[in-house]
Amino acid sequence: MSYDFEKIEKKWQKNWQDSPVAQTKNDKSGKKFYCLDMFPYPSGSGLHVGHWRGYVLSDVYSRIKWLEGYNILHPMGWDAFGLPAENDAIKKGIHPAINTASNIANFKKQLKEVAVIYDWSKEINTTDPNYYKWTQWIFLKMFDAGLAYEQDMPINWCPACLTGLANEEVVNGECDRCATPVEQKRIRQWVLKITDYAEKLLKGLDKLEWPEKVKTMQRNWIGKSEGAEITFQVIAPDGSLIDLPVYTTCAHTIYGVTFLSIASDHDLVPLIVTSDYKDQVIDYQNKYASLVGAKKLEETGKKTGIFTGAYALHPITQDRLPIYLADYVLKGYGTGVVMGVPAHDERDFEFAKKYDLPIKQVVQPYKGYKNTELTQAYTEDGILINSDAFDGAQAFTVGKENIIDFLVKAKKAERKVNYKLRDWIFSRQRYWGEPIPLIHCPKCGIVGVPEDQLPVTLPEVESYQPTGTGESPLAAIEEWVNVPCPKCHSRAKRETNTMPQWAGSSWYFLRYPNPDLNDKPFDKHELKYWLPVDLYVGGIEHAILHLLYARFYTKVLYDLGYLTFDEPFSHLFNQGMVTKYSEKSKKVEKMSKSKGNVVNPDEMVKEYGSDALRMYILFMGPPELDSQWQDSGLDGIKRFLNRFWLFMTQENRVSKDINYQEAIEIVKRINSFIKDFQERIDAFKPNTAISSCMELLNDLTDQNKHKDVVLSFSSTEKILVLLSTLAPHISSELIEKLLNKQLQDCSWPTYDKTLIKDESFTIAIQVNGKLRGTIDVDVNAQEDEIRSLAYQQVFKWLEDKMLMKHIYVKNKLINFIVK
Ligand code: ANZ
Ligand code: ZN
Repeated sequence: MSYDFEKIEKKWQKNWQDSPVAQTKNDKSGKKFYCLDMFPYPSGSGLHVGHWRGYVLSDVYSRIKWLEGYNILHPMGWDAFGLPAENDAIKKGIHPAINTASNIANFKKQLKEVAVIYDWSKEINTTDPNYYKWTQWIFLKMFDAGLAYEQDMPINWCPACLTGLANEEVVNGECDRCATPVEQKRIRQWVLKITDYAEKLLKGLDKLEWPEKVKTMQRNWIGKSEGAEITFQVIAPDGSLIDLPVYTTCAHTIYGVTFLSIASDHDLVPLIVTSDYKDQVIDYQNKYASLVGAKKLEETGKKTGIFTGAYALHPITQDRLPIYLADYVLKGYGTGVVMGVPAHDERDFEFAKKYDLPIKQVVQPYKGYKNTELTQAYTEDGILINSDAFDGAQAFTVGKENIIDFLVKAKKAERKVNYKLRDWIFSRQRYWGEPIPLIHCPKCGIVGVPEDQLPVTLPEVESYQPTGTGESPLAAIEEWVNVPCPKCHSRAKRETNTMPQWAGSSWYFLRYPNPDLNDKPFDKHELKYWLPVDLYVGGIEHAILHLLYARFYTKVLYDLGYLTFDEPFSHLFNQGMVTKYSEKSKKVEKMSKSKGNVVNPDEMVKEYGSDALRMYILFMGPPELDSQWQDSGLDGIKRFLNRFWLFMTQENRVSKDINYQEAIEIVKRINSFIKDFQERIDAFKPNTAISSCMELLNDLTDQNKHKDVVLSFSSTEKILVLLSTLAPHISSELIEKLLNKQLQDCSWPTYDKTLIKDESFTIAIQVNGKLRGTIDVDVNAQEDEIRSLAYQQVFKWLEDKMLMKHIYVKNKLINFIVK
């Protein structure tokens, strides 16, 4: 009788809904495991199989820990503020809250089918006033600590959406949502001083068990740079001397400076420009300032500039150096002035060629030319030349140090550390977000809303439309805006900006242990038990901002004494994307609605079952890599589950005799299965753990190897418990049917080391015929599995290449052919 997945999966989903398993226990004496999924934005289009990939993966690990006896916190919630709901409201006239609620209901229904052991009593929703009350509370703590300030800032402004955009919402100079070129607009903003935490955010990375790639992305984003600020003097038009500090990481090139370049909007420009050049400089500034979006980027790429008529004096040689306005110099970084060293900096080289400025070589390559004409900038290390007393020193080390020391002693320089990280613009001129809980009083200035008056709830509005003046739609609701000052009771006004969507997700992991607390955001003692999160699973798209913001919040709350830990996520795992061939573009692409290649999990569950989809998603490939969806793969898994069912339910497959013991070969085979399965899961390779299940079934059904296998109770339980982490429905059914037990009454199997004999061999891994590594595999290992293990081992040689094919010589080698 074939496996009726539809009936059986329905039965178990109902069971689990009526009496959930793996709920979080209040007793905090035992070991804990906090497993967190990056909570979704409940979009109107529902879940797609890409969501499944992360959720199934984290569920496998939660289930294992649960079966091992850990107290599990595996919650789910909704990151539900944000633009799409608001845009829908504008389009359809539906209140965003209504829209959001129906999307959440749909997501929840879909999630039931994934059969994840979520504890729904822990559910949170960032748009719930009982939640955002505390999002506002945290903001006030930051405000009180001096970490939030107000500033007129030029922001990215979309003239079509009539709103400010975060940097990440600007793609190639265009609005991410409507592709209109983005403009700069000066607007009053709330800004968080995340730069105060640059060093802590950098240092903290060292102790985290995160993918190296993500740590590198965070480090680059923070962008620590150690150098020197060197002061040049400018002869002003009136003959006086003005200090012009430059920031450089390459002080060793000081003798190679042939010009200075300054940001066109730098405050010192009007003071140094000479009268002869004033008009053309102003023209240039205007032209450059009026360029927006993509056009500006295009122009910046061209390295344009203009002479100011002014000269600076070289701090050592006293040479006269022309000063140029240059568009590749950014006002907001370093001092906004760069010392131009065309011989050793690519941008300066291009600029010097264009404006016919001298090129003076001061670093000589270890092997090679001296004083020959450079055809491009030489940016590597070497020996200093043309540098007076410093000649002969190694440029990047001794040369640099000695030159900085010399300049510091002469009071012409200071050592300086710079960060690329900017303060975080924290306000949005939008409706569907947390109101910033501040009040502007004409007498007292800016006053925080007192804690007992939180939350500042979002009022109903008639028009969600942004005003286009740079103010949020909330500004138009007089009865909401006008309030007495909490301090002096005079007539005051509420702040009308709202928080960015990141706000709610920057601390949600602190709320899950006690989502219903009324008198505080979280309980310090509860958090001491539950945090940090033991496993955080989510997409690489959050590698920078979300993780940085969450770490920032945690560090601030730690410094303010509210937390006992300063890093929220000890172990992070980024699942790869699900890709699929797109008929539209004729390419394999990331699944997305716009590409028309989305696979709807509901349909797959109908056709193949939830267990099959769960297993296929895991089987697609190593979980950290992008993997291509193929319907045929799902067929294969469905056939496996069917065969497994038929095998297990065969008459007399499981002995009725509780004292029954299988033949030693069978005992050994099952023992080695447990070992393989667990080792592969521990190594985060569930795809290969599935292979071990398939190998086991092949062996047990192979009449040449084992005649009509009869399994003991205990072996049956071991096999089914392992499989339950991948395919919980079929396993639960078989446990009940064959063993008359429930999954939650089973325990996690262990294997007997004495029964394992080493039956592995080593195979060579080649890339285009070159030996790149070796790998030890089990004698039973299948080609598929060897390929995927080997692939990971030599990933760095394959990463940017196109894999053409692979050649496998059994027991010997695997060779990846790439282009
Ligand atoms: C002289 C020099 C010589 C430089 C050389 C580089 C190579 P990071 O590592 O990113 O901090 N720079 C400084 N301020 C800048 C600004 N506001 N806009 C654009 N570029 C700026 O880079 C520091 C280097 O970037 C500095 O070192 C400076 O150029 C440039 F062979 O100074 B350098
Ligand atoms: Zn007041």
